[in-house]
Amino acid sequence: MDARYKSRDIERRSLDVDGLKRSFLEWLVYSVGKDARAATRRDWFHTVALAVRDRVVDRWMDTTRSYYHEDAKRVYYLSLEFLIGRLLTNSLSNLGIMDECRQALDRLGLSMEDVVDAEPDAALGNGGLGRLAACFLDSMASQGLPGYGYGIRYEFGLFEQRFENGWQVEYPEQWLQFGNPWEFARPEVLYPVQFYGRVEEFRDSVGERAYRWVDADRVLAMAYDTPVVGYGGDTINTLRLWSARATRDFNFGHFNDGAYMKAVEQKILSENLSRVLYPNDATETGKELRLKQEYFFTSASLQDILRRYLQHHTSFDNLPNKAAIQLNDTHPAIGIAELMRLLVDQHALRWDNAWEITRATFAYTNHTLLPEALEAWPVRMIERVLPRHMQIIYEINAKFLNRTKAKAAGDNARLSRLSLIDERGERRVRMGNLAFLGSHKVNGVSALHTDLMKQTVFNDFHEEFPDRINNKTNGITPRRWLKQANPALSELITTRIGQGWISDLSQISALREKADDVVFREEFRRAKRKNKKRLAAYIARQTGEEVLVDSIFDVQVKRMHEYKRQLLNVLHTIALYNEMRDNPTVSWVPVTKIFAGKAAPSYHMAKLIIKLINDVAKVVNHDPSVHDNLKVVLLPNYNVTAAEIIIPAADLSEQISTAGMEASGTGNMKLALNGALTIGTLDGANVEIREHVGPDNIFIFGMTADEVNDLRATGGFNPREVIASNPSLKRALDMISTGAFSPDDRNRYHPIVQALTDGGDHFLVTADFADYCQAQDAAMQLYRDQEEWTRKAILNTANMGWFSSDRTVNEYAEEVWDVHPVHPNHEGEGYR
Ligand code: GL4
Repeated sequence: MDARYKSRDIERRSLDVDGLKRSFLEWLVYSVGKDARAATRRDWFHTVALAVRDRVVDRWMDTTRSYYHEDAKRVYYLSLEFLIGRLLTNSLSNLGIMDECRQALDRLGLSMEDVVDAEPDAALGNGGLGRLAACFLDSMASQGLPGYGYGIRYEFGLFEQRFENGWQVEYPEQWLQFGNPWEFARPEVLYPVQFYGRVEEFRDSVGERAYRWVDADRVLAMAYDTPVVGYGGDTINTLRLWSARATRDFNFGHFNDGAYMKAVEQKILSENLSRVLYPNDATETGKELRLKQEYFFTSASLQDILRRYLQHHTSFDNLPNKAAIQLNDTHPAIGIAELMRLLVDQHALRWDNAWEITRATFAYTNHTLLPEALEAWPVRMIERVLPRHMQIIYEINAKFLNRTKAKAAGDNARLSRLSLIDERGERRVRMGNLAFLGSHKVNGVSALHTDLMKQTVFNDFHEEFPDRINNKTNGITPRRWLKQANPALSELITTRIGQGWISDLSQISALREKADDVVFREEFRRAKRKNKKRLAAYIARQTGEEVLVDSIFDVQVKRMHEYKRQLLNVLHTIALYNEMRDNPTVSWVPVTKIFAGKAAPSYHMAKLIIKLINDVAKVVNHDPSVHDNLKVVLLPNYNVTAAEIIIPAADLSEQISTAGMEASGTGNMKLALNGALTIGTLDGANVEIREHVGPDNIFIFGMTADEVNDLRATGGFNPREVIASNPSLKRALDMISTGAFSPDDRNRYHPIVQALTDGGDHFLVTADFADYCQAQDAAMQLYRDQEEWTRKAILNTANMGWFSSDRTVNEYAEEVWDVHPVHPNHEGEGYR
């Protein structure tokens, strides 16, 4: 039989239970090399993943081939982070063979959960920014959009967090240790990436001044491809991650002068480029290795994009019609200078032509306004590491400032703000300005954030280019964050409104009317309770703490950061603890405070807050006088997998950042979609969540972004006065500062108390405290009325349809990328 049809038949046959089972046994024996008796859970995971991968490959090639034949415009999502998490459940669910797989495993005497749990969590990202990229991959594939992810195949993902004596300790996350069954190594897809060296000027064939980058060090970028399975399995896109390889010289050179060991050392050093993810979220470290990582993956990706484009084209004029490149924050912004270099130096385009093409191809998403996150590389570093790029950046800047000067008539302050070079102190390249200037569209990630971009960081640029900034409010994929993470609720929803919501989340609005249906409310509660039991068991396993399933699960899960104000939540916890102790006869609504999140390893304040939460937990959880009415848990090693267990079980969602500081948030969306009520400030996407779920179904408190801005502009406030006027706040702070939670080291929390008092309380924790406590009280009172609470919870789920990342990605596709769905041809015209 013709091999190409054979492969297709195997695919068809084995989507059923028998076929899956047969193919599991075959993979186990012939590829994993074990027999069923000796196989470990990990062996079974690899077996199942490889068998599932088989069911993806034909369709993957169909998809890629269709894009090629149609010469479709592709979108390239360049991101230093892809926080994809586990892929087994995701693939099975999107392929629609979850039940078949479960049954096949059942027949082999295996539990699906055990197999699923053996998969490491791919943590190639820090938090929201990286998870957004992963949600976008799922949405692009599920919408049939020709989208590619490009990033780095870090050998070590985000560190594993453990608590030792209550302190965060970081361990390496070795997700690749036992191999990765999802990826395909592409040793033939290899691009050179250069560093250091110098620039030589010469005359080109027509006598024009030209430049070449010489004497540089070389590293190779090798591709690893992971299929991205769209919902329904029709479209399978590609996530291409680059790994650093030393050039052949290191492998085969002769080292007669005894430099052998040195050469091997060099090889190891150059391969360090893709070794580890920088563990900072929303802070920039300014390390040379980080700059090199950014350039490494950007350069390889651009070379790959141009190679693909040149398969069909001979001139570059059509590049913007065939490729949209989205910069996920400024991390790949050096790509603007790199594309200019490739077009001008390597393909001999005229500068102005190249610039027009570059700008029409790139678009940039800003993800934070925090000053400490705005990348600004020292000019001296770029000059050394990427000498040709520094020249190109100067040239872009000179041309731009010259044009602007004519209009700006002597407004030097404005010109220096618009400049790509920050001249204050050590000269630095402002990557945000470069990204803005080199893109045809620039967007923020929530309505408020986009407004603030226009008013603050990009104010001058916005005046200069008023049509460039646009908003694209973030979203989340309903496949992972409702269908897979919350089977109990998903099944309930599907029985009532069908399964259309999975690929069109706006349909979930059909649940609105069910909020008044007492039977549905009962079932909704039952689903939540099931998830809470699952989480309670997880908490017990992870922390040893027993929590009440009937208590309010009050959840704050996200990176540890002062602006996210875990401290505000801790202060409320302590105040509540005191109230409960003072009034033991009152019938309290039991509360379980659930925290999880990692701190950047060098962020001392965030790590101290972790220790404080653990210290408070120790005191509260062992105080019999609160009768189990209050428990505090801080779950270790928050990651995508943990989120999938925690989020469906939440009653209350803490989104309490200082207004104006959280660009969007996406955990807020996941929690509300899963029927948690939000307690939050009018920050980021909370503003839009309130509009969608309705102001009666959310607990909003605290200062607005405008109020925060005014307060800071007028010289701040005196936290001491606020504290003095609020006895419960004062008492909570006094306990912290006198060592009630740290009897072994009474001064331990001095830096925290200091920051909240004489330090001026930059994040306005004390300023928002009273209002926050009121909102908490309102939530607790509401929880007593389970019918009313459930009604609001249902309305949250029902009204979150707009926050699907399908909607977000479609907006990008229409308004920024101009890309359109392609329907892959699966009829098969052959594989050779
Ligand atoms: C972030 C924002 O902090 C977060 O609000 C937003 O939801 C996310 C995705 O747009 O991007 N920016 C950085 S930096 N890290 C984030 O998580």
